[in-house]
Amino acid sequence: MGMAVGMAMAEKHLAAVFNKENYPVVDHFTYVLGGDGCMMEGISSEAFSLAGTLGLGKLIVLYDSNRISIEGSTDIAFRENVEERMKAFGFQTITVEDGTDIDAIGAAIEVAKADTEHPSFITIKTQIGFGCPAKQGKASAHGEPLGVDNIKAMRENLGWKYEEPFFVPEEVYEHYSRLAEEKADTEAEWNAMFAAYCDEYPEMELWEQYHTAPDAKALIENEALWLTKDKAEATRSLSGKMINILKDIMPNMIGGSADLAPSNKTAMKDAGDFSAENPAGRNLHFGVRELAMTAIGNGIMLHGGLRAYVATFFVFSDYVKPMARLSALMGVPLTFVLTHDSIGVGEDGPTHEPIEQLAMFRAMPNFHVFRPCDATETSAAWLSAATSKRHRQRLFFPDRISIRSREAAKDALKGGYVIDDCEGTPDLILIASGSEVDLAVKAKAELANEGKKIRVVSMPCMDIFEEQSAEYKESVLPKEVRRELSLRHFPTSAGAGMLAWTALM
Ligand SMILES: Cc1ncc(C[n+]2csc(CCOP(=O)(O)OP(=O)(O)O)c2C)c(N)n1
Repeated sequence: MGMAVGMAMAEKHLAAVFNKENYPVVDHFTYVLGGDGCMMEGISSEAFSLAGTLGLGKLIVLYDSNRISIEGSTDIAFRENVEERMKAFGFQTITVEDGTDIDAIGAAIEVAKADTEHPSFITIKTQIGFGCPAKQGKASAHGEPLGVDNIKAMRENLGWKYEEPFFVPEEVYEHYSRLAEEKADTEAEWNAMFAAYCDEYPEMELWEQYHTAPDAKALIENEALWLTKDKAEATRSLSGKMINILKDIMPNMIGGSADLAPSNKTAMKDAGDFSAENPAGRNLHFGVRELAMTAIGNGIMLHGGLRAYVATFFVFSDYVKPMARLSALMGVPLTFVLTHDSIGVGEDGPTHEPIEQLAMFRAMPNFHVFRPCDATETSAAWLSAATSKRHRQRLFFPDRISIRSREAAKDALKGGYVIDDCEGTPDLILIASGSEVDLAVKAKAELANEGKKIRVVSMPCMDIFEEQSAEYKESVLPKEVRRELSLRHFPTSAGAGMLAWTALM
């Protein structure tokens, strides 16, 4: 449900950017099928509330309403009037009484398409296990295999003459071949329209830019994108600067926050706010809906043509996580800007202090966690995210950072690098990320006074470091140095903020 809303938003935005009179080059409906479970899950309410607000008139939801879920009748846990709820969200609602009546479903879809101001919600009343005399309308049809006898009885009941399991009759293939031919004509018509559009509006070569991945090498070699700083500045502010530089280089960048843009520093200046009235706006306002926001981000990315980011406080990554997991599973390079990662965020108290979230996200496969410690590492984080084709990036922007401007920091793109070294073989290597890097550098200086040789390694992204060559990793963390410590603040019963040292070996 959430991803469909994202796809419909992407369509509406791209149509506003690209369509010209007589040239509706972006013009499609977004259909999504859901069951009772989808309507029970909170995410659909989050997403549909936003869809209604944004007037996503080309979103069409088909609700398979069989009133059965795993534990039995949905009456045991779900009695609200779903249609009234959808109306309240701003949807047009339509009901099909008999889910086997294909013509009635077709007619309902036409009614849905005719209203382009409101999204549409079609309730289609169905029976689970339709046609199986012993199981029709029963929860047992959901999860249990029908069994040989029931399948036989169902075939007879439905007049299905084929015995072979999973058999697809020839006439189905013929039907689909016919459809493919028809749709090939539609595609040829669109291609001709697009060619004429390009002739008439040459400036719309912008289309190419929207639909091609950014040139990673050119971005990384662009010195203007490597921020340096001679005074302390929170990395979330630096991230805001990166967003505002990148937005001009990547016109298809779109994104926003779950009502925390001023804190997350995610607003794109002069890029407009996406709304029902202004779908060309690039700043998305998700409201306080972190889970739907992330699903919508996935949907926008899956639609194609746009590069999305989403944002909230790091502690609310708990609300983001199930959909971030889907980004990881699907290989969608959505960017997450999760700020205020320090456990000492303070005034809001324990509800706002992230403790276990860092470990949770670092443990997630196919997900890059980037935790920059300064201006240059923030550039590296954003450049890595903006050019990522297969991974998702997660960005943290802590509250306190060091004052540093370093040449070697481009090595942050390697995930980990030596940020402060000693002469000769170190007695100990300190590994840190984000706001703890500064602390490690200070610890190194103190220990040097005691004659200890310490190397400090900044490790903004463990996942990317892990992908480096064995030689590079050895150069940063030589095997002959047997002592390595990683740093992370941990809360204690005596209060947050005590520094814990965790032995890696
Ligand atoms: C987020 C999530 N929670 C729980 C489940 C487990 N689950 C799978 S299907 C289902 C019931 C869904 O009921 P409904 O949408 O009515 O599907 P139908 O019974 O019509 O097939 C549940 C609870 C799941 N797959 N995903």
